[in-house]
Amino acid sequence: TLWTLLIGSLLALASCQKSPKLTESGLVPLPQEITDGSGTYELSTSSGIKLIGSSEKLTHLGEYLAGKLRPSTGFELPVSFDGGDITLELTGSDASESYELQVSEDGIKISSSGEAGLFYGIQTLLQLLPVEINQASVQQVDWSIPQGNIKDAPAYAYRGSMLDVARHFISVEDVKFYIDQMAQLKLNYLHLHLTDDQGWRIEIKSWPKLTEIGGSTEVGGGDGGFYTQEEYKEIVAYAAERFITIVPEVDMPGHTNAALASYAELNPGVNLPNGKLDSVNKAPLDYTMPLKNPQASELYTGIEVGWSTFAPKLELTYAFVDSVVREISDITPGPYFHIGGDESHVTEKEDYIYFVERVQDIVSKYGKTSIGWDEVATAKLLPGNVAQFWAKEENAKLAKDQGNKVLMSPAKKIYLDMQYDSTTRIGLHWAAYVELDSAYLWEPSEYAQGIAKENILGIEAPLWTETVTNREDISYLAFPRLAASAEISWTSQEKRSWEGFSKRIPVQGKRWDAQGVEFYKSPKIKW
Ligand code: TNX
Repeated sequence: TLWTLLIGSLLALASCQKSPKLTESGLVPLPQEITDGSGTYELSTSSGIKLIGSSEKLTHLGEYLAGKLRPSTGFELPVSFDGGDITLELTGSDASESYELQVSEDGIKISSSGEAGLFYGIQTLLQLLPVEINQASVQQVDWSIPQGNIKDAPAYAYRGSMLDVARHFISVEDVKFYIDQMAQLKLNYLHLHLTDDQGWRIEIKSWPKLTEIGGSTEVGGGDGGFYTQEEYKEIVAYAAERFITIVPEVDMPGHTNAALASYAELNPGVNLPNGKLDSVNKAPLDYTMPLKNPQASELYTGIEVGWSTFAPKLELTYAFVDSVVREISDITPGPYFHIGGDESHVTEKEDYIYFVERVQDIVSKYGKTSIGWDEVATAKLLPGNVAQFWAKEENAKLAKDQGNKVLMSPAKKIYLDMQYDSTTRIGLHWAAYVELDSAYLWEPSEYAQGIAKENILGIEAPLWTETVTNREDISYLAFPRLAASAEISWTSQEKRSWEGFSKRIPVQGKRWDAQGVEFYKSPKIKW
């Protein structure tokens, strides 16, 4: 009858409006291309993970996915090469980070020519499922996903974050927690700021007092701490399983008080035999000059910057740097070694340049590519070396003019230690107050005069820890801003909008809630 027809079509309309679309999923970062299908796929007790391709890591990827799905679904989810409705297909053996994800009625297929691409496809799949998938115990939920297709690839090759483990030491467990969060946002480089005035955080076997003395305190006078080389390797391996490369930083020649407190003989500023003073006090350049009666500096627990320096004229300085770079490079599989180079306000300019150039040579001798804070571009950079822009556009320009790439970390946009507003309980504000919309609304290739997309290696969001002491503090400052930064580095400019992000980030907020991540509930968002 007419009535049943009418009611029937009304019901159809209602259910149609209710059925969610793939394009409306809360994916962060937003994929490059999403196409809606109709209907849904549902994960069930009979679901399994099927692997196609040949690579040792494929089984790991399958198990990684199963490990994420089992706790909250309670399903068995066997991983095999024989069958299953969730297919992971590796079509090549390259380093590709792009992937395709298809959701049809009877299955899901993720394919990529690279293991990294499959990993990112898995992250997308995890975000497509109901947010309860992030819970640690079994949930009664329909595990359904709207049908459709996703084609995805990152805008930038280097998508990073930095943890300053020097100002306040960050435990291995907390670093792993951060790595897990980064992986969900498809970030691929974690820069560890391992040394600063307040602490030396990595064991160097040939200079053991660095950690014995230099690692023994932190900002505010706490106990500090350090990673043994075994622990560092554990972090490197944990990150690598999540396709994240560790970039170790030894900040020098400034920001070196922890080393100078550990070894008296590295100190400048002592009397020489002829009664003159060394480099800091403007003696003539003599790069072999030994220092007499050197004295170790005091350990430091304050937060001033720019007052310490290695002795660039002293040959021992380079023997020291050589050992440090050699030992760390030996346990770092990634291509980069970060040499710091920022805020060396008490190093003579010519000494600074001499120092940076010699240290670059040492890094290159151990097979690594140097990254340095933007000031290093005042020296002659080796080909391929990278300048990390944080403050001075003219330095970024100097790097570009030398044919070197720039890593974008503009403090006013991406420094995770900046307060959200004047009421934020921790953080600094020397660069700006950075609310979530400000952190989102910028484009790396348009930010610094003369620095275009082809000059940019990528984006990195640093978390300095003068005011950060525990996981709660890390989470409060990093999230949700790290998600904004991740989207800027992954999603092409034309696909991004604040409006879109502000609709998707509340879903990410629910994922953080489910994982116990205490993020900042920005008033700019309807959570
Ligand atoms: C500047 S950014 C620094 C750090 C501080 C940070 C605090 C940079 C290369 N140097 O030493 O921790 O500001 O926001």
